[in-house]
Amino acid sequence: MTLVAGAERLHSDLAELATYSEGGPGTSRRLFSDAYRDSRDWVRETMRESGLVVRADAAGNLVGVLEGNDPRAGTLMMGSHTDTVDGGGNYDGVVGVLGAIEVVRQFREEGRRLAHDVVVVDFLGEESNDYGLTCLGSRSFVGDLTASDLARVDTAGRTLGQRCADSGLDPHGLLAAGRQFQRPRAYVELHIEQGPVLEERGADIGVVTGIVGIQRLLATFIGQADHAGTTPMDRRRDALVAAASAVLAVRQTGCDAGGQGVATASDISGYSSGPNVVPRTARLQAEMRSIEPVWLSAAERRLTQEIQHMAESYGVEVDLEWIADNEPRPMDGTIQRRISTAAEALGLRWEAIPSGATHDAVHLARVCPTAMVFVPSIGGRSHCPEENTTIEDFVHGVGVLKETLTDLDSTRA
Ligand code: HGY
Ligand code: MN
Ligand code: MN
Repeated sequence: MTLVAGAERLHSDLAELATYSEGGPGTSRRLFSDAYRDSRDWVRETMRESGLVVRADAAGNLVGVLEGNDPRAGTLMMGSHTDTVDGGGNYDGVVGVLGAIEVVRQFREEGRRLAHDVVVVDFLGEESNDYGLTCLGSRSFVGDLTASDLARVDTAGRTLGQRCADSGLDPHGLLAAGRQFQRPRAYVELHIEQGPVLEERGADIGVVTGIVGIQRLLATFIGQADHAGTTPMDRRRDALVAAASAVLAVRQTGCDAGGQGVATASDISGYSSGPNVVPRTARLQAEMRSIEPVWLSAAERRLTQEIQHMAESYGVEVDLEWIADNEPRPMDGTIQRRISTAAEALGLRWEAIPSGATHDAVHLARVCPTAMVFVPSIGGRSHCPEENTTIEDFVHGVGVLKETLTDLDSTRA
């Protein structure tokens, strides 16, 4: 396969998958949307055409297998996700699924049959959903999805389990999928960096050292409804003002982290029965991320105290619910070395880099040797219509993924 031919095929796959969107700016393929459901029919067919034997597992993950020639060798797994955030781009996750399919195509065109089975997975619903839970499919794949996850309720009062059932997924299957899990020898995920580091350093490839942990916060503020015209400013218990001060406290937590962590408030809503009524209740959603578990837990304690203290100063009660989305996880050192060797063999410049984004790999890393290959994001932009990566960089990533698998296949575990 020439580099150019591979590039053309990848380009047309990307363009085809990008046509599946719910409409509006950018690309939207959210977990329970028709666009996402229809796009997975295309992914399944594309996997099958590449020579993979494809099935949907009990969790709705698409699992494609290219049989190896030594049943004792085990499995080498690649994958990622093809759902997007609302108004997202065309590369996040997609590069890992289409890139893995391209590796399989090239193995077959070159008549190369590995000893290991090669498995490609399009994991269901990696992006955060209305229930604040990321990586639904990979969490289930490794047996980490719990009944309490499925019992989470959205703002319309529907549980995640109900939404899954309504969309044709079997909640029991989601809980049981982990029992089918067969530990692969290695899982390697190709992904866009989604940040500015590789581009700024002029690197072609990122060798991921670890993936951040995420703590998510849902804070509920209860104040007191009062007349907005007659109530003196110093006698108000304004829930929305308390929530707004918490937004700034979240930001300050990230700014004070000295690069050890980041903190983001993503949604604030207040309830007042009219413009002439002091808001009685408010809700704030936020998250913090760090590769350092110690920083993450200390920041959670500090921010909790600060928000409680501020709410008290406004005469407002606050309830804080923290949810651990995932723990920070290091990537496998041996496979990292294989990735950097593969990059050098292809004459590519690589950088070791932690991932500020979470990925399906963070769940696979709990159960098998896992590593990630990054390709640069233009302008460091992601989760927006401007998300972009050059086809050359995409082809480089596919080449490194392919060489890494070939290297893993040539040595026994
Ligand atoms: O949130 C993340 O980092 C990922 O894009 N789901
Ligand atoms: Mn992703
Ligand atoms: Mn994402």
